[in-house]
Amino acid sequence: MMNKSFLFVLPLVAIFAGHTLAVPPTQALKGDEQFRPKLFKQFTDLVNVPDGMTQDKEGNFYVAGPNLVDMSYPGIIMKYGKKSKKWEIFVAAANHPETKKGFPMGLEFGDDGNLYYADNQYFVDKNYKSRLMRVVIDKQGNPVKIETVVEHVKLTNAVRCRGDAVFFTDTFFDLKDQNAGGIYRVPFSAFEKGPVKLLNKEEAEKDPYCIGITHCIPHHRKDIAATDGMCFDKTGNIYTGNFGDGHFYTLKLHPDGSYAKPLSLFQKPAELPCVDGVNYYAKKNWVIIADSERNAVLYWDIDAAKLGLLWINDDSDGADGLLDQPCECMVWNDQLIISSFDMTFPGLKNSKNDAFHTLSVMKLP
Ligand SMILES: [Ca+2]
Ligand SMILES: [Ca+2]
Ligand SMILES: [Ca+2]
Repeated sequence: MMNKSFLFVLPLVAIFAGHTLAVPPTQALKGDEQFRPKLFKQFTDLVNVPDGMTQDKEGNFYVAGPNLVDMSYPGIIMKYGKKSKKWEIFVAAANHPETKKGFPMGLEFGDDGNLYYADNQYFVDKNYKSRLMRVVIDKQGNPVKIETVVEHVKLTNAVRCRGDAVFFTDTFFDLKDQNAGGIYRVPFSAFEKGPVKLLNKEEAEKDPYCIGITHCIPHHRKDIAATDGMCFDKTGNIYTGNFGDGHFYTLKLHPDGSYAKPLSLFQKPAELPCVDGVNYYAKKNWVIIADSERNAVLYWDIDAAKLGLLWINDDSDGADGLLDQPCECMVWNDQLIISSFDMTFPGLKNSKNDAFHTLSVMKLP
């Protein structure tokens, strides 16, 4: 009897020991209570998947709703007035002529005054249907029309603007055994003759608009998604990371305006298993990182070259403001706004798509 139970216990211990090596020791991690996120906004099904966020010069902020869970709702961009404190529909996303749907994700205003956003068609069609779109904005700040500016993308994800160019990530190249994704930079001037068409991914290294390629090494989640969030620091260096393995990179800006290839900053899946949206916090010179897998918000301290944790919570529906697959974060009004994607993928803490579609707000140090 003793022998039998010993034999029974031993494999469990062995499995557990192996398990703790591969899986982040989240039980040991605790967020600082002063950063406990609170509910900022709960949407109706009109925004059933909130994702990318940005702000205009007046400090009004915008949230993209790709609405991938309940596609009977169109893709939408919502606006929140900094002074009015009121929500309104800013614009409905343009539908793709073939899929008849629009899925806005990352978005940002350019110095040209227009709003650029990712149209992620990958979840309905993996064959280069995704695009980068531009909402032309009038002098009063209202949307006039939506144009396609870049086509032939796989999964347009993060969008950032700097100077005379728009930057975006493409999360899947779908090349055999590579698990690659990339960062693209397209100057506004390239759109004068109509939309820019990217090269096929087999030729991405020759694509004049592709400035960097990253590769995902799948871990316990077996997720092969590569380049996801991206942001700039105050000097123009780019920070990005892979969704599938949490590998975090920088692309250094050269004096001539070009970028060095991605340089690895942090690659320890046990401490950072997933990089979704990232946002720059100028006050501390940090890059704040949304970790979709663990319902966590971390930061990369650029000066100290160190990773830190602000908050982490267990599976939650988000109704009380706790994180429910945090996908994007944005410093706004000296606080952090976090959107929760809440669309289950294998291996994430988030166990179900629930009825609470939420933004959270967190204090910042
Ligand atoms: Ca993302
Ligand atoms: Ca939820
Ligand atoms: Ca959920």
